[in-house]
Amino acid sequence: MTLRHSSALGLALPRRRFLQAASLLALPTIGSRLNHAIGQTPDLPTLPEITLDRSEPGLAVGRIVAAPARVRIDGRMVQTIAYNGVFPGPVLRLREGETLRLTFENRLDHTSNLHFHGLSIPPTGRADNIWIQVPAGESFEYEFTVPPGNAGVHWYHPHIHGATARDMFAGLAGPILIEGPRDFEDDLDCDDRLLVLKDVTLEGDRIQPHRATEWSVGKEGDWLLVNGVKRPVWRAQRSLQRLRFVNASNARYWRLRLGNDRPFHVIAHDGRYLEHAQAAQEILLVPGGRAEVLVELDGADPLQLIYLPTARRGMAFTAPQPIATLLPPPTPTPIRLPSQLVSFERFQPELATVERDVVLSLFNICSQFMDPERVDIRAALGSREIWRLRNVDVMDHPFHLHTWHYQVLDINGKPPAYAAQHDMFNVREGAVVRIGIHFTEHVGRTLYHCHFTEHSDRGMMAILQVT
Ligand SMILES: [Cu+2]
Repeated sequence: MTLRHSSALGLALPRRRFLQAASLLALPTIGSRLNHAIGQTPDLPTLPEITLDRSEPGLAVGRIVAAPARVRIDGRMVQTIAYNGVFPGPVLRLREGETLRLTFENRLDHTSNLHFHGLSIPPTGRADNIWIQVPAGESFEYEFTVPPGNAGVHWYHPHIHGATARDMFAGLAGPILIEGPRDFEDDLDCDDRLLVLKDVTLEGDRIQPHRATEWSVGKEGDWLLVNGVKRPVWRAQRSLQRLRFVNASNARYWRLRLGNDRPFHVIAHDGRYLEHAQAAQEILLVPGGRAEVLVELDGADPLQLIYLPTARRGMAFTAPQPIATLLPPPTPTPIRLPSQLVSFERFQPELATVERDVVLSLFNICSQFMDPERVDIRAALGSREIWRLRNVDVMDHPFHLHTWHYQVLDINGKPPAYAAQHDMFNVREGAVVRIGIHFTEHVGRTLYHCHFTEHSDRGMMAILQVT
């Protein structure tokens, strides 16, 4: 069942207001200046995929190699480390119900591993087990089955305590795309683009290493890259665009809006569909966060995707700027927005058996630095818990829980605008965010942490054991 977009929205704003907003942001206005700019910008690259052998039904077999590599970043050759020699990392595309057997080959000069961020798979064995450490020169075979309900956008990166920030900033991160039986493609008649957001700073032909001052605020790069290039442009084939974002940055918040005051229609957060599409003027992707949106190109003008700064610790370091441009299709196609997406079990606070504080402060959680020998929270399989995420710091911290998605119950006492499932959520400075977690399915030791990788590396991480 679908809604005509015109009746669902009615949000188009007068052109005058767009031009005012555009001039405030010092953006190129539509017309000749933009056409000129387009002439100098690259096409949006489609990211390569990890080759998977599917000769045995239900099984996908592949290989991923972490190694020093010379990669192309926005047209420049850069010496860094990369997965399968590409930047950002290649797409791991799987189907729900499929078993992945992935050989991870570590050709780095130090220990590494893989974290499958967002997948609801065991934190043990050969699955999303971040306790596995693969020494330099050795290999490890990961293997897990993708359960139903995981269709969406996730990502992978190393998870070695103390070394994640360095390796991720250098380029070790890539997207995971899970296909499901109902991805809405047939209903939507849209173009589908995967957009990996990653910032970087170069020093000569190298990626700049961390500086001492960058551990407290987190390292942000000077170049805002979409699929590895600055300000790409793409020509749509259909009027409806499905954009799937992954924030693979260490510490940059990507707050996005569209030019011309056009709305996004948010259909998923963190690899989980919403119940209904939600119109939004802005979306915020914290480090590690994902979102899927629908965008309408129902005019003749190009549409810009605009980065907005986020004030953290009272400062915003980067000016508003366009980061990509969508050109309308040669021939318009019908735009239909879905009225209903999925239904999911709402967290019922009255069924929670435990409510506890998780206090966030710089480099620690509940005043404790990460200790791999200590279990910080023990929970029972099948139980429901409420965690009060209390940020007592003077800066925001993006909160990540491995293995389970959670639902936000309230933010400083106020319920969120709509129900959603998250594995990342921004806890603003001084804020209290209550989340509900239902510990279904998996047992074992797993992690919760700040996803500024600089913070988690320095100790802002803790261990959850579910038995
Ligand atoms: Cu933090």
